[in-house]
Amino acid sequence: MVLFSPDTQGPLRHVALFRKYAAGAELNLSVALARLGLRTAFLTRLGDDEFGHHILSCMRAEGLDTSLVRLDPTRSTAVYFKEYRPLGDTCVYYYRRGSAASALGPEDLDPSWLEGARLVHLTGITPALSESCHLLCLRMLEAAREMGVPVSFDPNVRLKLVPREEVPRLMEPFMRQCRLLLLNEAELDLLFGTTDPGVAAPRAFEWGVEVLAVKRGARGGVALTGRGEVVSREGFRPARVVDPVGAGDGFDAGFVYGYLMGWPLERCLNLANLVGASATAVPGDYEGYPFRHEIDAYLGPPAAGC
Ligand code: KDG
Repeated sequence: MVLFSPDTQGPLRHVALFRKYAAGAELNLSVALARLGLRTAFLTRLGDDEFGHHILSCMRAEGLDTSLVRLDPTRSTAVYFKEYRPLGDTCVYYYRRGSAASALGPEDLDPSWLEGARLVHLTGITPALSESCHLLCLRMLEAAREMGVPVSFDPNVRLKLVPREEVPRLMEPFMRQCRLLLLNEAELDLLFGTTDPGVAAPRAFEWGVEVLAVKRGARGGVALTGRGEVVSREGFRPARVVDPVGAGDGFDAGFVYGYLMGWPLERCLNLANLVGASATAVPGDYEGYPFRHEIDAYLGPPAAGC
């Protein structure tokens, strides 16, 4: 989506100036992974309009593989607005119904694209956009299983897109087939009926999840594995917090990166917290994410063998 972020706080009806960014949970994660040095392809559709071309140039500038992006001349690129509320929370408004991305469908996936892929990442936002997007995500799950590619999944529950009572049914197939399940405490509560990761984890491990990572916002995160490991790490404190949107996607990217590098859980969580916290210092979703050469200064060099 294109994001318009207001220059001033308060109700949008009084805002005169906005800045334009590219954003969206899956794009954010892709950018964060590319900045960390992974080859990252993003499958989507954009409108063949000025906003679609803006997003495409941002993707190229960030070094993403855009070969799976299609431009649709018949539909618009989705837009969303942030609103910085006087008491400090951020509200979002979507203009995305019928967007180019919402018309994605199973025909947009060629399973051979997964040859050589090390991971497929899905979020619960895409299947919530339309029935055809839902079918595409299910097809992606099936293709990943057939090709032996592990899946990471973040439910990214958006109650503006899915009614609360429909969330568990929509998310379950993805939670049952992912190897890495990344979610925040509110989502844990909604999907597992508890905010205690230790209580939720056995159910996830029964489904085949290998690692459950729970995001605790400024308090950091905790990761649990089916091998009985439980590790929690405090969050990083950015010098100033402008807007938390994008932090969850940054956390996911940092964790996924560490997982793919075979890092111990402590280091995966440290990087997850670092990338997440970096998003909060800027008004765009992903502009603050760190680059690979910057992270050792915060985490220290990896131990031998990592
Ligand atoms: O995680 C960040 C996202 O919430 C933001 O970029 C907008 O993707 C978005 C969404 O659907 O809420």
